[in-house]
Amino acid sequence: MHTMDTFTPTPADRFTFGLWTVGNPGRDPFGPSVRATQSPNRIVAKLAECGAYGVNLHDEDLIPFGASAAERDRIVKEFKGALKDNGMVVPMATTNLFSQPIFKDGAFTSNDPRVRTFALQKTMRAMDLGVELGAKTYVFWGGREGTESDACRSPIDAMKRFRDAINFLCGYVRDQGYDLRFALEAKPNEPRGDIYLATTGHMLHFISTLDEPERVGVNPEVAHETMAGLSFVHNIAQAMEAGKLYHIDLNGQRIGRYDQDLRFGSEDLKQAFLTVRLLEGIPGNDPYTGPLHFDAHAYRTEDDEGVWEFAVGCMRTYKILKSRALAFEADPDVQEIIAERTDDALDALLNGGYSTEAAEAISAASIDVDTIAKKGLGYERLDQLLVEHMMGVRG
Ligand code: DIG
Ligand code: MN
Ligand code: MN
Repeated sequence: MHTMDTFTPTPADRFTFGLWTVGNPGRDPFGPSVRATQSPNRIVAKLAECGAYGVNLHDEDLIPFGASAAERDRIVKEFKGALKDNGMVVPMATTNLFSQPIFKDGAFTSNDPRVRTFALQKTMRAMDLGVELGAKTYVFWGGREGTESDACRSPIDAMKRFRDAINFLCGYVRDQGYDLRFALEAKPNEPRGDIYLATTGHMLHFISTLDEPERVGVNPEVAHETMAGLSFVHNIAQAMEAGKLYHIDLNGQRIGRYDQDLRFGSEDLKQAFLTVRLLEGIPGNDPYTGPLHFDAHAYRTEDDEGVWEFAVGCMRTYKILKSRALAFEADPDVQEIIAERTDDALDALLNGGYSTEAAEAISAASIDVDTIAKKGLGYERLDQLLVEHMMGVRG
């Protein structure tokens, strides 16, 4: 494991992992597990040893499906002990509405009212568990909410059913007095041929149609927005600007592949750099202050030791990129290129909102179009500076 240095993770960094991430046994559609199944309590201890802040879970990551109430209570009691002994917290919880065969055609959007009822029942119980463990954020990832053959139902009915479910569960949380915010996680496909509400942008509009929109935000994942061919940085920027980035799933992904859930920063390092720069508020925006969750897993090639190298790698890369982004922003050569251009008269007009006077003044403004059009922006030099900071040859 790594020697202690500036980039050694500490609980103050707010790094979290799902039980299912470092607990991933390496199974894939083409081969069985390559690693032993780990107990949740061991995962808590090992993550604490690595410097993590907390651990997240689906209901079934901790409580086996169909466990008795007594078994559930025993497991929860032991897990709470492991959390206490290791100084770990549970910031986020979620429901597994995608593994059990009953959900093979969706959970909240299923055509069968019995399935939709069971999905609500399972989610309420999982919320009770998450709140009992101290979770303040509840994630919804609709892995099976989609189709292969769209003849099976109207996508409009699916949208209405999903909204009814989220509205109902907001009601349950109000009824119980739970201090819980919801974070909706988008994904364009896999395991379904198409998944409804495919990107964070779709989710942000969907939230505006809910009965209690203020309780609901988003949980964007690097891999999922990248699978959709979109800019993760732009998508979280819209969520941050809307005050809706309630949680985040960090990992690595190459476009045009299945959901790889790779170690953070292991693929598109430049996007990872820009993601950290934005989350940390380095360009001057309000920073994201929630947990930094890695929804990722080690390569199938790895043994147990490799899993913890993976976990430390996610956290170290985040901290190294933060230091590189701070150096980049402080670089006078960078500042010279990105320094905001101001024009007092025009800024007053542009920032003052609409008025007839403003419309007349803007219409009358003299703009030297040809001179502006000819001037280069210096972004080649700027991007080279970014690359050199990332490679550690500047600052
Ligand atoms: C997949 O990216 C999903 C599930 O792992 C979980 O429901 C959610 C929480 O991070 N992400
Ligand atoms: Mn994923
Ligand atoms: Mn995720």
